[in-house]
Amino acid sequence: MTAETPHPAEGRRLGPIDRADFITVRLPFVAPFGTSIHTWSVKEALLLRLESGGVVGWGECVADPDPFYASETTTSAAHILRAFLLPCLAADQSLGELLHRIRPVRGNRMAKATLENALLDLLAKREEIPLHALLGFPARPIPSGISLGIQEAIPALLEGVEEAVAKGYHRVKMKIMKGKDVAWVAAVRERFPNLPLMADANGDYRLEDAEHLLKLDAFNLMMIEQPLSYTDIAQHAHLQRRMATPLCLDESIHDLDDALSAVELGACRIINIKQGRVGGLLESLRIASACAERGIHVWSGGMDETGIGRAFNIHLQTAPDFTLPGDTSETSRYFKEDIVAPPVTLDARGFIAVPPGPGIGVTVREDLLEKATLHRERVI
Ligand code: OSB
Ligand code: MG
Repeated sequence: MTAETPHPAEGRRLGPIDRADFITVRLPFVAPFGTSIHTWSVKEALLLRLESGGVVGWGECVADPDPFYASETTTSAAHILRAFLLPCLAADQSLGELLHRIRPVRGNRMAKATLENALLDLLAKREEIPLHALLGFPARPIPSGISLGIQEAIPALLEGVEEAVAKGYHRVKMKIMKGKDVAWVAAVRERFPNLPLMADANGDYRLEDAEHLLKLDAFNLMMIEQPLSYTDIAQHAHLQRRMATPLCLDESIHDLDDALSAVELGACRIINIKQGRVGGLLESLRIASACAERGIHVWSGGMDETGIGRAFNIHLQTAPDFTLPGDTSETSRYFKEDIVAPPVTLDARGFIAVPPGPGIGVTVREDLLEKATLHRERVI
């Protein structure tokens, strides 16, 4: 797939959307998740439920209620969907035409991804095929990865890494921040000399910290994710020129053009594609393909999604251009009780099976959804 050629799914007719609902859910995390910016202890997500001819498609917005990871929030996404995106839906329209009609809406890619995801799930279910087949890829075992939040002290981090290794995760990401970086990475590396290991700073450093960050070159990390500001690309290019460790961009990449800029400037050698952050699965495939052509590895990040968003990330990773393990972990790591069945689990070799049913392949459990629901609003 190239940036110019439309994806075959874009040719599918949408048909009438009989009903659309926003459902805001709240699921407590089994443990708080800390990053350099913020610590989250519950997952609050905006879900979009579309109904057409008795078929239901689901989308999960990756925005949080707060703007601490990204500027979009559940409230801003609901507003953009309600006022600008959903009104573009028309029965006599292909998916491609709809995506073209919403192009004048700038930014707000989390809101856009929510609608795109729900429509793709709906289309696949209508055709009774799995989402990965609609995307054009056979199922394959998906490698697993885990993102360990900032801990109070090093022993707790080592414990977390040990558990992850025992479980069979294919790579471990540890969050770092100022004051919890070099010594923490050193401790993990000393205990696990051969572990595929990476660090994510969520933008905690500035280019003035380059000397300090260079110390991380000693630990054979797969990559350092988003060391500098969430708004920056150019300074990452300066840092990458000085560092041996590959840099990976997360927050700085909102779409294909950002990815192309970053690659052209040499700002990173790897990109974390969160499909919910870049406007959806089709934009993710365009980014992945453009990166593959340029020798840049990509992987699928996560936003601590419920089972709905997690399923989209799993289907996306059937695309062969996703060459590195992502942040896709077992459901039980996040939630005691999710809203879908079956939960994500690792097999004996640490892989995740793509759920085989139609669409996203997981079933929203009405009883669990009800329990988790904070708010419902019918929008169509
Ligand atoms: O930076 O990748 C990140 C979660 C919330 C916000 C930002 C990030 C993350 C993660 C967790 O790293 C990924 C996951 O387990 O879903
Ligand atoms: Mg990140």
